[in-house]
Amino acid sequence: MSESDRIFAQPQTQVPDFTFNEDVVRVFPDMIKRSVPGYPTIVENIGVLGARFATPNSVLYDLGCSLGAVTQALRRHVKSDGCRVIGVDNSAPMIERCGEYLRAQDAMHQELLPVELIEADILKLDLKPCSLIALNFTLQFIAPEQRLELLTRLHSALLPGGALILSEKLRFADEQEHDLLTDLHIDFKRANGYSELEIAQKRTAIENVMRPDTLDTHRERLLAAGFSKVVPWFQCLNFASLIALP
Ligand code: GEK
Repeated sequence: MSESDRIFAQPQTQVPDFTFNEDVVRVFPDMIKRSVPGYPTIVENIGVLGARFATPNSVLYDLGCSLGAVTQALRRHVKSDGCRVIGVDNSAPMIERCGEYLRAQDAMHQELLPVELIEADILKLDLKPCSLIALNFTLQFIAPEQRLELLTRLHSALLPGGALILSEKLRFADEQEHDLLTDLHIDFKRANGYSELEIAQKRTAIENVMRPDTLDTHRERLLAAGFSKVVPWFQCLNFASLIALP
């Protein structure tokens, strides 16, 4: 069971940059659900989208898989013959705990898609031909200057008829829109029990590590990477998810 997130509850003299370490892994399911509006809906529906785009005997990637929420959703929904999921994350404690969660899923259900977990940097991954790639809140942690090259490689790996699902926190070019949605996101966190101190310290910890783009930047970059069509399918406050077709 996941513990509740109290990581930023006590005042810290200097707030270090956020990392996906053991402390974060322990509370991650609680943290992401209370911090990302729409997260459970996005995760479950990536499973549903996966069922549409997965082709028989193909690989489905969950890149930046954390504890494997998307991997588990794909296993619940994708019925195509011969598919397998590859989950990749560069945080060792995430991959370790993810394996435990998947073994628990295996113990409760029969005939789930096989999963391979890889501890690796997705920038250095040797990609296999695949019908689905999920980047569920992962690209925002990749250095901005490396994002186009990564997406170009992902596009090259995608089979015809497949799709990339890209979920991200957004920023907005219009200042009023940006400020309103930022305030509403803070209201969301307050409503989920985070204190002003927790919200402020988390913001300091994450600001050098997670760099959101605008929807226009995402769309233009995906097209530049070779994708033919970009379809937003979900937005809740400043969090969105897109389908990009090869
Ligand atoms: C979910 N998708 O629950 N290579 C591999 N993994 C990386 C890299 C990298 N270069 N950079 C960051 N990560 C998940 C949520 S969390 C999003 C994804 C969040 C990993 C990092 O270790 C972390 O596990 C994940 O990307 C981002 O649907 O916490 O806001």
